[in-house]
Amino acid sequence: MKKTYVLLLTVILAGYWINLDGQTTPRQGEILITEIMVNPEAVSDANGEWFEIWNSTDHDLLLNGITLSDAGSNLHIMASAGKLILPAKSYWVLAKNGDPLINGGVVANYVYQSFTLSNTSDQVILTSADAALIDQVSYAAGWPVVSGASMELHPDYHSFSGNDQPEHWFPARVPFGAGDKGSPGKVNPVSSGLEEWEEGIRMDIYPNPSQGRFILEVEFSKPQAGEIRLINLLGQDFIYKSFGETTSFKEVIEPAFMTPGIWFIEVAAGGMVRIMKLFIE
Ligand SMILES: [Ca+2]
Ligand SMILES: [Ca+2]
Ligand SMILES: [Ca+2]
Repeated sequence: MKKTYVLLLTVILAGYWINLDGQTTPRQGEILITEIMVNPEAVSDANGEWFEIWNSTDHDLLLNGITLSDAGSNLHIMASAGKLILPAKSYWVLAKNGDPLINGGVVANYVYQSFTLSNTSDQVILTSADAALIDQVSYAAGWPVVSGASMELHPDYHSFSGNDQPEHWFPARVPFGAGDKGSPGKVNPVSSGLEEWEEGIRMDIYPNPSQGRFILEVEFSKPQAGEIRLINLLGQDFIYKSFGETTSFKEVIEPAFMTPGIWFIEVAAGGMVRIMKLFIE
């Protein structure tokens, strides 16, 4: 009986101490997967795969004991001699290789083993030490898996289920390190600049989905010159048209090379970029 009390007291004190320290173990949705480098190009997949997580809470989270797995046999349990603390509202990069000279220039917060990211379809599943699901992303055909660019989650969808849908992810457009595109450990730029871009560029495409012919409407807050680019899931980038200084235009677009699938329509002008996703049936 006495032993039970001592044990109980220890457990209570331990819990109190953890609270005092301000770190807790993550529950569902408290850590979110926000970016995934599935298919690096500047370095090999064996060295250059990584993914980014974000602490959505306003308190620090303890990552020791979290399991990283897929639906197959990949499995890694996060471990360290010290505490792995993901600070409140912060990003961490978990990478296959921790050396920026080898991994394409990624500064990793944690290095894992026994976990790879298939270039066609795979899962990133985070579970807590008591086997509760923290977050997962399952990507497959139709997701923006591009060679040499990570997939970045749009900030409007930083939630447990928000990152489950392919239309909430975009291929990264800004290079880092050795030249691949992505924003490891940083706010996703499709996102970070979004309000600014929306302020400077208003853009609409319709119909979407389209049969191959669609209308692009663009409006700028002040006169801008720039270009329209059409990008496919392979990262192939077609400059459709350059335009001179204007405050708005409406363009009917119907190029024969736009095969069915997902496309990204990009308008770049005056240092701003706005990207929208288009489905061609
Ligand atoms: Ca890969
Ligand atoms: Ca999820
Ligand atoms: Ca990022």
